[in-house]
Amino acid sequence: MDTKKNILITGGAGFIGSHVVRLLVNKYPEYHIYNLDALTYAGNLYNITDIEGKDNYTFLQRDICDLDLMRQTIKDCDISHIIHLAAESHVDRSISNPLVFLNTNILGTANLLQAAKEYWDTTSRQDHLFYQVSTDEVYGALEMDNTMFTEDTAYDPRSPYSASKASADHLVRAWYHTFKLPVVVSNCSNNYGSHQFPEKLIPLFIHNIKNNLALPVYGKGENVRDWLYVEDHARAIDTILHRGKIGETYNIGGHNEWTNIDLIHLLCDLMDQKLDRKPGQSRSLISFVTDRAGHDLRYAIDASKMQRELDWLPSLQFEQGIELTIDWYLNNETWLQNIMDGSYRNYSPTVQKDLSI
Ligand code: NAD
Ligand code: TDX
Repeated sequence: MDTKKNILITGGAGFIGSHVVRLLVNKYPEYHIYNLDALTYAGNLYNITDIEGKDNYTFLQRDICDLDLMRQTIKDCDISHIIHLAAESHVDRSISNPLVFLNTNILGTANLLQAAKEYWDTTSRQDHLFYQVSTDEVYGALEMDNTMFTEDTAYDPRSPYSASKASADHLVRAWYHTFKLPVVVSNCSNNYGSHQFPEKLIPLFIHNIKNNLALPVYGKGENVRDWLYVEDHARAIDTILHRGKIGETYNIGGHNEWTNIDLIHLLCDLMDQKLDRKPGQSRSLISFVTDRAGHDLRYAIDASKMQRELDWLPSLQFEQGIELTIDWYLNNETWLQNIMDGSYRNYSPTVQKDLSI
């Protein structure tokens, strides 16, 4: 059997994708990792400067919405596995500008599925995999009780973002059932960690606390999210890539639920300590603002299948992870500054290894 994998990772210049790219490039020198990313506002090559120039790594600036380009890429790079993360990912943006979410998240995914099917139909290789990285938001919202999303929970998406991700997941399963495309899907809870675009709650609030800016808490801050350290998500993806069963769904989460306001208080208190501020000083920046439209009340993932069947567990306690995260943003001011002043959009890799096709 062919063991050399040519893996196409889409969205590898984004938050989670950059952690997945880094993990696989460093851990598997025998594989070739193609990082395909359109570099939208969320794509940032400063996220992956440390792997630039590695022999088993190629960056491709391409758009998954271009079907012919996806066909050509998969064929020319002889792609055997796809880990699909590229997406529009921010719920607030899906409320203010929903159509781009439908285009990228639904049509882009359909393009990749079709391009993979067409190429894989022509090869004799037996170990192909199309891995769809999805979210717990497709399951809808939970009440304030002890229920959790399992792999059998019916889809009930409620924002344009989650509806577009749910549509994409349905397409992935349609290509599996109809065309026998080998697929796997994972649905993960909220990630936190380094390199997250500072529109999302944790990096935005770290930035605002540091700069004495208001902290806009939606509604009363009572909504609950289940937080997982991004490197644990990347490890879960590696585990599923190698040991997941074709056609299966895996829920990934940290069993780590926080109301937004409790999490924000924790961030404020830790930042007070790190910045030598008076206790309570950062909390005074909290400002309750109009709630997000359709704001899902609570998410919570039952990740027991990942533990039972694939022996995966989160490695970090939240207290450790959040401290590492705060330290990373405080120690990497230039990374944040490049985003705030827009200069990250002009980054050009020192080693251009694009293929001419
Ligand atoms: P992100 O917004 O940080 O990164 C998305 C990446 O996709 C960017 O690099 C962007 O340039 C790229 N991209 C967007 N449109 C593209 C296109 N048309 N063609 C090629 N590339 C394109 O997102 P993230 O938070 O890293 O999320 C990655 C994936 O994981 C998404 O599919 C998201 O739905 C899923 N997910 C995210 C979380 C989370 O907490 N962030 C949780 C569960 C699942
Ligand atoms: O300014 C803010 N104020 C606020 O109260 C922001 C940006 C967020 N919030 C609240 C909304 C949510 O309840 O904080 C919570 C977290 O918000 P986000 O960071 O925007 O994440 P969320 O909407 O939960 O979605 C995230 O997790 C699941 C990712 O963005 C998705 O891509 C992923 O699928």
